[in-house]
Amino acid sequence: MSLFYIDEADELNELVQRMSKRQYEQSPGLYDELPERARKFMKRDFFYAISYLKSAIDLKQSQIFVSYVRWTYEYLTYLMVYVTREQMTKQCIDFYVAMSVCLEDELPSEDYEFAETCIQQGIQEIERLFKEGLQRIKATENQESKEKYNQIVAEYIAIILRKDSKEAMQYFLKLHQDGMNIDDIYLEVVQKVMYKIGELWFEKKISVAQEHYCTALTQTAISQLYSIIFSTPPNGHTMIGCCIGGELHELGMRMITDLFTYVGWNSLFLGAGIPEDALINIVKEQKPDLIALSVTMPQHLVLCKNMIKELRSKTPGLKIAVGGKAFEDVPAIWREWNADIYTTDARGLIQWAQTNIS
Ligand code: B12
Repeated sequence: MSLFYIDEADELNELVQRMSKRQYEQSPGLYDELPERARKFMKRDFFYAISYLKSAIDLKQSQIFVSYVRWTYEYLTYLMVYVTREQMTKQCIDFYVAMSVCLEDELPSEDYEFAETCIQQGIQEIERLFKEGLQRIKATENQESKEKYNQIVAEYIAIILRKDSKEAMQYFLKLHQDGMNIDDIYLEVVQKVMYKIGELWFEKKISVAQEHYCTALTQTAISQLYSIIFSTPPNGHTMIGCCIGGELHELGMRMITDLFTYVGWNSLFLGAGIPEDALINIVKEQKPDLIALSVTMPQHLVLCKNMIKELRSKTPGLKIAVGGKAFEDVPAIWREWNADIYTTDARGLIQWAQTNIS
């Protein structure tokens, strides 16, 4: 049995230790050159990289790992400003070479072969980015948006960046009073604000604490709309929404359940960390027409796949939707998993539900 499949912290720790040691052996002098903080980060990154690689292997989707490699390389260009791009690129490639060497003895040969494909594709991606320059597609650019709301997004971001909690708290309610519909407030403003906050954090323009503050404040600010959201007469349908496993990104799913409530559904938002059997129990008890499962970090995709299998066998007839950022790299996988629908945003799911659930 390979260590890779045992979630024993000690053994994983030991594997990461070997990877770090290997990386320092490959680049003499690196250990002393790196600030203490960077050494810690590098070690933590081995843990992350292993978890992404594990998802890629389990789902046989190398794209999951390649995207992670690209994301990390781009992130490090903002973080490692004390080294040249050449040095940073070499360190990144050495990192994945060290991973590959240490995994050879850990994994069964078939898995190692796939891991090696993922790692080599990742290294090629780094080489390409080094040659061609960063080509980051920002989440805000990716989202089709109504230009007319850009000013509003910028205004709200300015409010939260100057930490004006009081004004932020009234902001969305005021937009509604001025005539903006709830869908647009959620999808054209709040969603875009959150994507922008993610970019600012990524580019080191705001701190982790600021990012947390902006998220918490925005979550509270949208709750000012609840008297409107809950004013729609019920249409007799029920849906349940939750995040998979240890997924902490809950706001997307919360927005989905709010918007379902607004069109008359009885929506139960369960947040993150719901155990599998507790979810099955509540589905049996409430008999919803639809369950929506959200995944942002690809590490939780396998759990999502297993959850669908479990729901299918224990609650036949239930409509199952999946979505969230993690599916961007594997947008067709939901069909293999026997889910009923995947959409890239809340609006798409509500339209589908209104047509397909009578
Ligand atoms: C806020 C935030 C957090 C908060 C979340 C708090 C909360 N209560 O939700 C906290 C601080 C906890 C957090 C932590 C982390 N985060 Co974060 N986070 C974000 C941020 C800035 C916004 C997320 C958000 O609220 N988006 C707004 C919602 C409305 O959008 P959405 O989630 O995409 O949902 C919509 C659609 O996807 C879809 N959808 C979603 N679910 C479903 C389900 C169904 C069924 C359907 C049909 C549709 C659907 O509909 C939704 C509404 O339209 C994003 C940036 C981004 N681009 O999203 C980073 C981001 C997701 N985080 C990121 C990272 C790296 C992390 C951390 C690893 C950071 C760290 N070093 O600690 C941790 C991991 C935590 C974990 N274990 O899960 C990265 C992920 C990169 C990657 N490799 O994939 C991002 C993209 C930031 C970035 N620019 O790089 N984060």
